[in-house]
Amino acid sequence: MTTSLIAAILDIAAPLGRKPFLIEGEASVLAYGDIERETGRLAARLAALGAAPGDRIAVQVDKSPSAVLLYLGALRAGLVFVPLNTAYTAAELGYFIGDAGPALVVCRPGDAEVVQAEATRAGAGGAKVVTLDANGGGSLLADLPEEPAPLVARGADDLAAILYTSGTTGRSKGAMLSNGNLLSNALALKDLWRWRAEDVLIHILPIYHVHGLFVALHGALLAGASVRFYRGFEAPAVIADFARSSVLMGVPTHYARLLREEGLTPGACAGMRLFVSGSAPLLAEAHRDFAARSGHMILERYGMTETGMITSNPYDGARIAGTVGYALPGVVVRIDAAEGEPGVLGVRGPNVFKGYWRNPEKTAQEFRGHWFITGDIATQADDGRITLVGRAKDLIIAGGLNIYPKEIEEAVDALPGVVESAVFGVPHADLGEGVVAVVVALPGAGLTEAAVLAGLAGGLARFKLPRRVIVVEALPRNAMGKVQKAALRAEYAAVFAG
Ligand code: MLC
Ligand code: AMP
Repeated sequence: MTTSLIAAILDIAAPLGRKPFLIEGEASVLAYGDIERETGRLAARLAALGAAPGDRIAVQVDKSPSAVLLYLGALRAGLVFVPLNTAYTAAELGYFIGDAGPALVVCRPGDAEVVQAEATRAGAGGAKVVTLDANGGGSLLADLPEEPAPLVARGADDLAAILYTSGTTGRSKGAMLSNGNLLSNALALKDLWRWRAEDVLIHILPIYHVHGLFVALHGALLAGASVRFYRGFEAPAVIADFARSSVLMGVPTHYARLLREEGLTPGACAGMRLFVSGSAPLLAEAHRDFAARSGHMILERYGMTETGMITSNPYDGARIAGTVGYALPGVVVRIDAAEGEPGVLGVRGPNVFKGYWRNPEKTAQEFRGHWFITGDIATQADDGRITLVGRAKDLIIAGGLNIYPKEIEEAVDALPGVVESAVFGVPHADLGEGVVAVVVALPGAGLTEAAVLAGLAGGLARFKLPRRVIVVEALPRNAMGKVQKAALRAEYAAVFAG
C-alpha cells in the first residue's frame, strides 16, 4: 500500500479514461484520465519556478478546477500545500506568509502587488509570487511545460499540507498534516461512508479548509467518483442537481438554507444516497426537519483541522441528532472526566497531525503524551457514542468558519474611543452563531456601532466582523475580575431573533 496521497490518487485515476472527475453545469471540465498529465505539467512548472520538495506553497485563489489541479500538482511535486481563506485581508495574509516561509505564493492577479509587499514586510521577500484567476488565467499557467514531471516519492511522515487554525490565543498556528494523516483518514471515510465509483458528489464547500479540500475531494478521488463542482452555494441549483447526484457534504448553514426552499421534497432527493453535515453543531430540529422534508437522515460527523475526521454517525444504524457518533476505525478517543460525565475530548491515531509549524511550545501545550486535546467538551455513552456538549476554547463558529473572540477584541480595543470589549457568539438562524461585540467607550467619545464597524473594516476578514456592536458603560465581571461571557451571552441571546 502506498504511503503517498497523490500516488494513491493517480493509481485510481489513470485507468478511468474519459470518466468525468470535475463537472461544471453540463460539461466535464476535467477527466480522470487527464489528471496524470495535468498534475505532471503543473508539478514541472512549480519546479521550474524554484519550488523543491518540502518547500511550502501558499495559495489564496478563488475556487476553480485549476485550483484543484494546483493542489494535486503541488502534492505531486512533493510540496507542502498551504491554502488560505479567500476572505483574508492583506494584513492577515502577511502573517501567514511570514510564518509559513513559502518558496511560492499563488494569489489572484489583482492581489499580486499587495501580496508581494506583504511577503517582503513579513520577512518572506524571497517568496516568488505567481497568479491564478478563476478561469485559469494568470502567470502560473501561462508558461506550462509540455513534459510532465515525475512523481516525487513521499513517505507517510512527509508533510502534505499546513492548514492555519487558531488556538485559544487567537493567533493562528499552522497544523502540519502528513501524507499518512490525510491518506489514513480518507481511506477510513471511504469505507465508512461507502464511497463508490458511481457516486456523484455535489461540492459546495470552499477548498481552503479540511471539509471541502480533504473530506469531500479525497473521498471522491479515492473512489473514482465524479464531482459536481460549485464555485459558490445556490440552494435551488443544488436541489435541482439532486436528481443526478448521490452525495452532498455541507455545514449546518447549507442545510438551514436548503430547508428554506420549497423545492426540498422527498421526490427531489430520491436519487441521493448520503447527506453529510459537520464543522459546526447541527441543531436537532434541523436534523428532524430535513428528514421530514427530504426523506433522508443527515449523517453528522465531527472533526478538526489538526485531526481530520474524528467521529461519525454510522452509515447503517441510528444517525442520532445532536450526537456525532463513534470514533472512526483506527482513531481512539477519551474523555477527561468520570465515566458518563462531560469532559474535554482527547484523540489519538494515524489522523492526528505532526504538530504546529515552527511552534514546538504550542504543540507541547496541546498534547498529553500521544493524546491531542481538542478543547471540545463531550460525553460518551456506554456503547461509545459521542455527544458534544460544549467547548473549553473561546471560539465562535459562524457558517462553519471559526472566529476567535480574542482576535476581534484586540482589534476593537485598538480603536480610538474604546476602553475595552467582549466578543462572543449568540444563536443566529442562518449562521448557527452570530458575532456580537459589547464595547465600553471612553466617556465623551461618542462611540457608535457604525464607527466601530468602520474602524474594523479592511483589517479583519469580513466574515469575522461583528454583526452587532453594542456600546455599554461597563462589562459584567466576577469576583476575580474576569469578564462574564456567559452572562453576556444570556443577556444578548435574542439579538438576532426574528
Ligand atoms: C460569508 N459571510 C459570513 C460567512 N460567510 N459571515 C459569517 N460567517 C460566515 N461563514 C459574510 C461575508 O463576509 C459577506 O459579508 C456576506 O456574508 C456574504 O458573503 P458570501 O460569500 O456571499 O456568503 P455565502 O456564499 O452566503 O457563504 C456562506 C457559506 C460560507 C455558509 C456558504 O461561509 C461557507 O461556505 N461556509 C463553509 C465554511 C467551511 O468550509 N468550513 C469548514 C471548515 S473545516 P459582507 O459584509 O461582505 O457582505 C472544519 C473541520 C471540520 O471546521 O470538522 O470540518
Ligand atoms: P477547525 O479548527 O476549523 O478545524 O474547527 C474544528 C472545530 O469545529 C471542532 O473543534 C469543533 O468545535 C467544531 N466541529 C466540527 N464538527 C462539529 C460537529 N459535527 N458538531 C459540533 N462541532 C463541530
